[in-house]
Amino acid sequence: MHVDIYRWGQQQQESSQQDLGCGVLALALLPPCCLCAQLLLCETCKTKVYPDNLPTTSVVIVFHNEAWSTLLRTVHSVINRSPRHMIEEIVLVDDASERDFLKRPLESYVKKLKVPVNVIRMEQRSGLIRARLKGAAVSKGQVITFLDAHCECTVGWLEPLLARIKHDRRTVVCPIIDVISDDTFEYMAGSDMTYGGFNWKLNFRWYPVPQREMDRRKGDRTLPVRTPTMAGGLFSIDRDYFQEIGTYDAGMDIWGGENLEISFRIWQCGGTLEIVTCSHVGHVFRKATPYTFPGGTGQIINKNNRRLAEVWMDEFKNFFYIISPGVTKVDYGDISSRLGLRQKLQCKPFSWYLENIYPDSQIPRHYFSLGEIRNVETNQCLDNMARKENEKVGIFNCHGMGGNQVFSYTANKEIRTDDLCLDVSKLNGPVTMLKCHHLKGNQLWEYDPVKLTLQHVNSNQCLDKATEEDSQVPSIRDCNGSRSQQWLLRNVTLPEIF
Ligand SMILES: *[C@@H]1O[C@H](CO)[C@@H](O)[C@H](O)[C@H]1NC(C)=O
Ligand SMILES: *[C@@H]1O[C@H](CO)[C@@H](O)[C@H](O)[C@H]1NC(C)=O
Ligand SMILES: [Mn+2]
Repeated sequence: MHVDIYRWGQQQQESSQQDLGCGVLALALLPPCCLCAQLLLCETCKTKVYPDNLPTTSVVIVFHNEAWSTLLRTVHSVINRSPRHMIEEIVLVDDASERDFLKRPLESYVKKLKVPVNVIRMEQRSGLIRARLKGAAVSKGQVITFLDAHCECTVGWLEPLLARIKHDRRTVVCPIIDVISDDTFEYMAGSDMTYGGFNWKLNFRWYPVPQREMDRRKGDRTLPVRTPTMAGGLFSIDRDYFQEIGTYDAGMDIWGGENLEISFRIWQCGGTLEIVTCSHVGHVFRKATPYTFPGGTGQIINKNNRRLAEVWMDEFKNFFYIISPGVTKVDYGDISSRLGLRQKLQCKPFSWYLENIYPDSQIPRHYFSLGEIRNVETNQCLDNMARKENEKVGIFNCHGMGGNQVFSYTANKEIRTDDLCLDVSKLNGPVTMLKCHHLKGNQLWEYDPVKLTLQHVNSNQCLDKATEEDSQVPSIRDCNGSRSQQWLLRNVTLPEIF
């Protein structure tokens, strides 16, 4: 599970296998050529030639109470595994650490290194966003490369990143994030077959790279993957372009949501976001954060996500609001300067992003309904019961509060709740919730707005009320026109937003 000091709350909410960041899913799909070498460069990447006159980069690393070994592993790997002339400097931004060895001892240690290392200190705990802004402000390279403080760069990590920026300065690039075990510090390759997305709760998630992106690259996996979002910890960006597109939203606190914010902004405002598959950087994925946070994580993330939704997502923000009841009560401060930025840069609407950049998004571009699905006979509603992937969908008394009773019947005829879709794989059920695969198949449902039936196409059966054996799950049976097979699909409206 990818949990680190800046991403704890988001990841804590759900913990399916997918939560491993580039872990489990990644390892399952690992391309054979990446298994061979310790340094994890695919053989084909090794044959690539990059221009000599690549831009220089400053490497900005924010840390807070980081362990000496992981911090220095990051710094040394940058120095040892990058061509010297491409590294302008390393900027270490201390976000108010308390550990003594991160003070004078760190400064004297880095003075001896053969690359200039600039240690700067935040006066008080400021969080990732403001600490990175400070690091960026003092940096001098043509490119800024942000890294987490517990990484290991591999041989050849930098050239492919800088080459993309040289090719087009509005391209923002991420390496493949390899997994460093937090138990053994063992190094495992990440996959080039996953890319960044997000769910209705605005949690960053890895999803399989869709066929359309494989086709665009004509099957050449050494070419960069266009990714809808970035994980946020590790990326390179042209220094001036970072300014031009508005750095980070300085109205966001501490951490959380900033990675989606910069991702949406890059795409909507004319840039490109890529995962450069020939660049690998390892990252320690921690199971738990050893640190405490001022103010509580939940409220901070909700505030940041509201800023994200209000500035960039247009009407699609409703998916976030409807599935997260209570979030609309969180004050998100003044967003006028960010709206001004969006205007000034003439950024495209979120619908454009969904249509062109992320057509396989968890948020459907077109949908028939977003809200409860109510049984006509029993007056109960479908309810995901906060159950996980692979479990049965539930049915419960309607509460009209959104959350677990929010489903969308999409234009693709899926019934989805967040990134899970109702799926039936055998006659008479059960009806389970699986990751949406966008391939119709067992996830295809036909709603008849006259008969009010939800017919599962593959089985030719109808969604029905709960059975006597299990009163908390709907059933699926031969369609026979009974009232228990009639469903009302509604758009929920939340008065405090609309
Ligand atoms: C629900 O809202 C969507 C998007 O605004 C709209 O296209 C759809 O017709 C509405 N459906 C119902 C059942 O009101
Ligand atoms: C439809 O089938 C269910 C269960 O098989 C049964 O209880 C119900 O009475 C049937 N309804 C009609 C209208 O035949
Ligand atoms: Mn991290």
